[in-house]
Amino acid sequence: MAKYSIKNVHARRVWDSRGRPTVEVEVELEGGAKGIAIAPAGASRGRFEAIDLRDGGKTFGGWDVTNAVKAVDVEIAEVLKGQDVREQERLDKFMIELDGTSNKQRLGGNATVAASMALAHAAAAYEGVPLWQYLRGDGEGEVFLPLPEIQIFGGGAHASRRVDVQDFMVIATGAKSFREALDFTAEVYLSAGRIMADAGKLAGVADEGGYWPDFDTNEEAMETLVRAIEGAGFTPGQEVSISLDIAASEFGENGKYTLAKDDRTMSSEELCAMLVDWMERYPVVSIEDPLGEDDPDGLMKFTWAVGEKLQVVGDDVLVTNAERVRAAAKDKLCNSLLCKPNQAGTLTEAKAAFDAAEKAGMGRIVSARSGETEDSTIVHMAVGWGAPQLKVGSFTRSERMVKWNEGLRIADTLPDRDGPLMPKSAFHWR
Ligand code: 2PG
Ligand code: MG
Repeated sequence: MAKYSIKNVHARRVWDSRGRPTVEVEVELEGGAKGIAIAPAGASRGRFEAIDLRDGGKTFGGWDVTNAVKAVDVEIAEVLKGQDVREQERLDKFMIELDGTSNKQRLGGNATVAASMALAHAAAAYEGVPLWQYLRGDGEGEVFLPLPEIQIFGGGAHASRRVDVQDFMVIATGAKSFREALDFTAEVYLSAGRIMADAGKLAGVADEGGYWPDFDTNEEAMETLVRAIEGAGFTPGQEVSISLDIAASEFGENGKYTLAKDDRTMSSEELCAMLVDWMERYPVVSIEDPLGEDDPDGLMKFTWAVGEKLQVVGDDVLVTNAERVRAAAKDKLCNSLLCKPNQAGTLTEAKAAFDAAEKAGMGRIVSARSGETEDSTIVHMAVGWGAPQLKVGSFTRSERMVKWNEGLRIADTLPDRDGPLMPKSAFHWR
């Protein structure tokens, strides 16, 4: 047996950052190399993303994954054993065909994505190179680190809807390197904490490590974010700008949006108008899922209106699906892709969506989920694939910091050890 042949594929149940079960897969090769990866889990999920297979019933609130673990140990292991681990696309295709559904509901996207990422780790270990380098292949030119997009306040489905908007984030638009972007963000995070504590607005920590705010309105979060940036000694819109994930599917249906915090129900047009107003009054450079996934007309109108100067990111609406990305590019539905491997269910499918976005001239943000672990595969994907940006939640808690710190480690191996960022032209804001 060749050293790169897959000897064993084994899954086990481990736990994520919400204390819920998830799937870890270990791939072992004949030559002894190993790869391990863990499936993340979303809370605000797109309707068309790959399904996490959960057991249901009473145990652990129905979140248990014994069937997904079994799917890896029995069915997936059987098709992968004896294969050449370097043939990622072929092996992912085996799993896609074995599942046989359009959304991985039989084997579970949690089973397939963990297996798919573990295969890549094992192949990189066999080649004796870091995963990012293996994923990059023979890519020429400079290696870039992704510009971080980091949550300061968490809301929506990640904070019992303390505020309706899900992610109030910052992007260090004036940073010259990955290291500097993290430095800027650390100062803003600290500054926000001081302001929140002084005002008695601190109510805990949201799912992705951001402050769980006790604000009276959504706009109070915007005001506080600006003050936090200023309090850290930066000029809002220069060194540090604001980015939002509205996650509008969570509070909207059929073009009607209910902002509980503001005690207001709005039409698609009114929500757009509110966001445009925020853009005019605050230094917002990026808005994700501004309208619901069932409101493509609203989204299209929004992007037509502001897409030349704003990064409009499709998450729920694109679900890391190449076909949907191509259709969105054609209709100018949004101008950037949020790329989450577990929405697709395999690395190959996630890469296809990423490539489709790149080909269409769209922005690309590789993203973690709200339920995370110590797995830092996505950082290697972002560097290896050449993603301009990375989103992994806030700047606290180890399931988040493991990713930022992994970026610093990768940067430290490059000629420019601060981690060079892509040129400004790679970003879809003006
Ligand atoms: C999102 C993600 C991360 P979730 O909506 O972009 O913030 O959340 O993993 O819950 O879908
Ligand atoms: Mg989102």
